[in-house]
Amino acid sequence: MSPVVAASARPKSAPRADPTKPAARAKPKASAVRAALTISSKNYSSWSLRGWLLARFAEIDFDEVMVSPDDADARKELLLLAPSILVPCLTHDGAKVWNTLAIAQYLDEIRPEAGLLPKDRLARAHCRSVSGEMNSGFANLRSALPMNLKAHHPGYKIWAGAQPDIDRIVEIWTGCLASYGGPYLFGARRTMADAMFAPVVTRFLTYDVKLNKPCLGYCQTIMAMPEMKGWVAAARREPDDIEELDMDF
Ligand SMILES: N[C@@H](CCC(=O)N[C@@H](CS)C(=O)NCC(=O)O)C(=O)O
Repeated sequence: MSPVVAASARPKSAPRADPTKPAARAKPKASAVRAALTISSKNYSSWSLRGWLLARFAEIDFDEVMVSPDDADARKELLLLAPSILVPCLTHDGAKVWNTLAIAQYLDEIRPEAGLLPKDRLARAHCRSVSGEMNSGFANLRSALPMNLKAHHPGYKIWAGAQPDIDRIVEIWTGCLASYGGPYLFGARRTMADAMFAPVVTRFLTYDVKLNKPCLGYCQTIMAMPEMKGWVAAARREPDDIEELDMDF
């Protein structure tokens, strides 16, 4: 289909553009440009899961670039992409974005229609706040209950230090589900907050954390998402080659 050059976009003195010449073709929308998302283990890397879900929620076209934590060459390449040497890292249309919250904000900017942030200003502020809290907090929970999608530990003894983190997350989820009506944290649509907390859902299920009814329902909602099912299935197919977890997964 020939591109249409809007008359108003052409200064009066400029020669009329020839639509058959490549230079005159409309530049593809930034959101239509193919992106690449660098991630690591689908079984263990909770941050990779967050970044990947965000990209799927935003419905961008992207290639997955997998790096193994112990592959020196891959890590050198990652350093060129993400100075923090952490995953996830998104490259898209000349932009290089690392840190999960920054990726979420970037995706919201290029795909506002995906609703990664709620429309309502107050809900948006709330969504940003709880997403930020997850991005920068809950260190005890993260180290005591590492993500491991292949594992299940019924009756797991929770270390006391992780309990305040669990309590706070339960408070956030219960409050959001009551205020916005569920089934997602901010109502009927998935937002960046659901991607941020999805790995916590898997941890609660893996380590048999006792939850109230609304939070249990929320866990089921997240695990039932087709994207989540696809990720978990891929994680189960990964070889078991990580013996010791000494990183912040
Ligand atoms: N807050 C960072 C955390 C990222 C992070 O800790 N990523 C872990 C993987 S889950 C990582 O890259 N660890 C080092 C490695 O895999 O080599 C973010 O938001 O992206």
